[in-house]
Amino acid sequence: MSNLLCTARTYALRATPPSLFQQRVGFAILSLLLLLACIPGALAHGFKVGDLEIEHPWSRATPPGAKVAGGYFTVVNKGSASDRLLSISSDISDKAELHEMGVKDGVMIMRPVEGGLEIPAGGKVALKPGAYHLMFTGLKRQPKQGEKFPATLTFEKAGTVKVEFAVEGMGETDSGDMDMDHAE
Ligand SMILES: [Cu+2]
Repeated sequence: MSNLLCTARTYALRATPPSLFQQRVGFAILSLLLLLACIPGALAHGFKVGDLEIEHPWSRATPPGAKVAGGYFTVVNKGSASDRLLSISSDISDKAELHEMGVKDGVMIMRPVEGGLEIPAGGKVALKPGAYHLMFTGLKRQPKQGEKFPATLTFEKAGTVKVEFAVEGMGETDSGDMDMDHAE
């Protein structure tokens, strides 16, 4: 009887820790799988320079004959000093300008950002349709959906970084897209 109890107790002592352990291992594996499921997208299309991370630069396919295309991405500043996005260049267009949206006489307009775009320390700035954005002007060719085209961003402190803009569909929008013409 005491032998039996002892065996049962031993069994219980043995059985409990492994099952807890197994649960933990299972949870760890699950977490890892979830993590891996999320990471590839971020790793596949993000760029770093100094303390700055440039996330998912993207543009939009343009109709034949279009002279401008938008450019969008998010800059995250992990440093303790602010930086400034000064200029952008790409082979796809003669120029690339930083634009901001504003209201003039009750009408939404866009205007060039003067003196570069500040990226606050520990903060981030999103360039997106309807807000700050890049404008590739004087397109040399039409960006095509599915391709990536290279561009170079220059920051005041972090320096220059080569990135690639992923071209998404013509109808691709983001919240707040104004679909504005860029008459110049
Ligand atoms: Cu613009």
